[in-house]
Amino acid sequence: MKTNTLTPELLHNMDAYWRAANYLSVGQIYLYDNPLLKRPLTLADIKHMLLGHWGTTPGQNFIYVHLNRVILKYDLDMIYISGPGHGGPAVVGNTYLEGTYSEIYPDVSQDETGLQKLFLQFSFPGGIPSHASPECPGSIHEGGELGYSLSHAFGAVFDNPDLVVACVVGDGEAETGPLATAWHSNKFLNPATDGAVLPILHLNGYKISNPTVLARIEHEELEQLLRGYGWTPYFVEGHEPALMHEAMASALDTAVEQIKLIQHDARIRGDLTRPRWPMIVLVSPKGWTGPMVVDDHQVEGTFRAHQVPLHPNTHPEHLKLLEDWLRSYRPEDLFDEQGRLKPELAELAPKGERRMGANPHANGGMLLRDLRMPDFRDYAADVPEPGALGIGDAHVLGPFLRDVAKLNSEQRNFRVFGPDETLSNGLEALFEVTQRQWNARTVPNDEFLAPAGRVLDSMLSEHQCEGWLEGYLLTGRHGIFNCYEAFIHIINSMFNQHAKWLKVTAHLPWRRKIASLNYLLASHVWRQDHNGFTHQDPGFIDHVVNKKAEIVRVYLPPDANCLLSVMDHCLCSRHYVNVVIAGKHPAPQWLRMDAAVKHCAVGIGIWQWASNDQGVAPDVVMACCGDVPTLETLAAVSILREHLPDLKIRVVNVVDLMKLQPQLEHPHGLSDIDFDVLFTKDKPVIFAFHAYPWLIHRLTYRRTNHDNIHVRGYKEEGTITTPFDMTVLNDLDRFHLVMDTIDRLPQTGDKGIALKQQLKDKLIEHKQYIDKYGLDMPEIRNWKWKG
Ligand SMILES: Cc1ncc(C[n+]2csc(CCOP(=O)(O)OP(=O)(O)O)c2C)c(N)n1
Ligand SMILES: [Mg+2]
Repeated sequence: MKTNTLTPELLHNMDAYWRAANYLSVGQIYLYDNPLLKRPLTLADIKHMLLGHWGTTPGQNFIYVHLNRVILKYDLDMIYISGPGHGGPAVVGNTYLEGTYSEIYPDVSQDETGLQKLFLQFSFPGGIPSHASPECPGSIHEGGELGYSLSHAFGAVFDNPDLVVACVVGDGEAETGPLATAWHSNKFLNPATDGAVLPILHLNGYKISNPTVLARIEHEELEQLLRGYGWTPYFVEGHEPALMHEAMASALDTAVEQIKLIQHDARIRGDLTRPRWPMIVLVSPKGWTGPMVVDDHQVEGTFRAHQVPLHPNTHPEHLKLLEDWLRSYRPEDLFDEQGRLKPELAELAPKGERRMGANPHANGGMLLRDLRMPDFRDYAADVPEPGALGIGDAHVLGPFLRDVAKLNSEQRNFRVFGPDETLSNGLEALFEVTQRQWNARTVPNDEFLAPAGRVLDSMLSEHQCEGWLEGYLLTGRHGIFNCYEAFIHIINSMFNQHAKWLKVTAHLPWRRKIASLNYLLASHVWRQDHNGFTHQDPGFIDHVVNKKAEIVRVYLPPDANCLLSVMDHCLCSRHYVNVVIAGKHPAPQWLRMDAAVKHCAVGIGIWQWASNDQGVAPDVVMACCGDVPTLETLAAVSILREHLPDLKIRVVNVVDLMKLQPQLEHPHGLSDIDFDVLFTKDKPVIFAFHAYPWLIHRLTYRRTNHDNIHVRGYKEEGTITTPFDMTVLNDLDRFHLVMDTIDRLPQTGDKGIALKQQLKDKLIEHKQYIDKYGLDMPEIRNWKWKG
């Protein structure tokens, strides 16, 4: 390792800057008043509720001041991701020191009054959260739920060749599934066209009350592990500040120079061989520079430093320890009388947009450009008449997405993500114009792998796809995640966190809106013909609709033209999470493109061509939502119309699920009047639904006619069986739907009873047929809507 990277003066000033950041951190956790300690500390200066996390903070402050130095030295375009985002005081304090905080929040000024506000607002009612939350400039990652920092970092640098993301990974965080898998991201980075991620593993040895695994394996094992993941780790280890400053500065210079060399090799010499990117392992005490021993217990360098180490309100003797601790940073050397950071220290921060708190990449909406969109109508499925057989809705969408990728290949701001499923979800057309980005070895017979490509689907990790896509969106680009419906649950909590981020940022005027997070779930519950029960789970939308109505949208297009229209809308939308569920298997098509556009624009409507209640009140409303339920409903309607021609039947199709919620609860929700117009105030509604039936009840429980809504959907019955039998097992098939209708319409009388008996027999016939032949009866397979 080189020595003397830092001149004595620089070292001295950097140490002072670090002390200033540490002072601000402790001040944020504790101080109600007396921000510059101009008078002796009293209990009245201390907040009543002491909340926050000290342990990780001094290490992150140390990292931040060192990153500032390399940004200045190498003119880096760099942002900071705080994996252990509970170190909020570090990012808040540092963005305050560099000036960005006061530019965004002028009230928190760079003087004594501002300091007091900075301290007071932290973890205080009406103030700011204790994490690297959306309110904090420069943050794209709150780090509340641990695990996603490294995937976010990689998402941010794809197609951002000049960006370096410094990503602090907690050693506890490193034990999570998402983080453990994210080390492999380096096999997907193109050194010529993407930027670089500099992981800094913060090995402070502890989590909340336990040691970390990585801190308790042998040094050699850790080094081998990281090398095995393809990284070159540089260890910076110790606790003596002067030595640590020098070691960190030297390691960072080495890392940055290696990154530059790798990029030079790739960009100037055309060498795209997968590089071993550098990373740093910072081994430093948890709660570094904090109280050493409290109540006879060692604190610094142990798990006890994790949160708030001193409690003067309940332990008066801690007051003196707190004052000593704060004064140990020598605030009078750091801030002038007015509370301004001394100029020789302020100089250490980068200027303008080079400050990590002001970097536009961390406010991605500022960089967001609209996608160039092909006209989705040009990709329409041909629907000469309702019921014409289609090739599979996702297969129709493929060429549209292909051309979105093509049209935006120069802008380099659109990507498709998936866990090895782009082909199996029916989006093969993408590979006509682009490749799967992959920078590990290839062998003959691999397909579509290349160092650069718009598709990132070669890693079987839903966490990774979600994290990459989120990072990509948060830095101002666009994308879509295609996934099996059953396994999208793997990222439920990641979706939660992203939706929370969107909700909070939507109300921060300085944060610009970003592109929506789009899910395409094309391998859905009803068509898992060769996978069976494990692959049958439509519950993701139950989870999604818990989130703020202003953020979530759920679409179930009944056919390919509706899917095209919906996806066009989703790709142009901002700041939502859009969930789109549509199949990939050949299936009947219902609407010509012009009708599909109208239907999707409204989101719900009566299909007049399938109804016979024109001009009169219907006897029954047959509602459907989802491609398979739509098919079964129309088949049921045709049986009813043939056998009970006097019945007046209205068919309602739902594309936009949130139309069902009351207007007051979701911006898409129908007014009660409009809902009653469609679903009547008093007639039976037989509702065939794609997912678990109770979701429909949940959404409609306050509607006038709710008591008459009878929902069929997935009820956890499934196995490997025929497509139609899946619906039979869950009572969603046409025969059950007809029987349900007859049960609710006594006026069908003897004719109804006779039909019901006939259909019961049909169900037995069906079962015998599939057991014998292993496929659905010809009358099911060849059924066509006759109109
Ligand atoms: C997924 C997840 N599980 C559990 C927690 C609760 N938690 C908060 S901090 C923490 C320990 C973190 O340890 P580490 O990553 O080493 O951070 P540091 O030591 O820097 O504080 C835990 C378990 C969490 N925030 N996220
Ligand atoms: Mg730790």
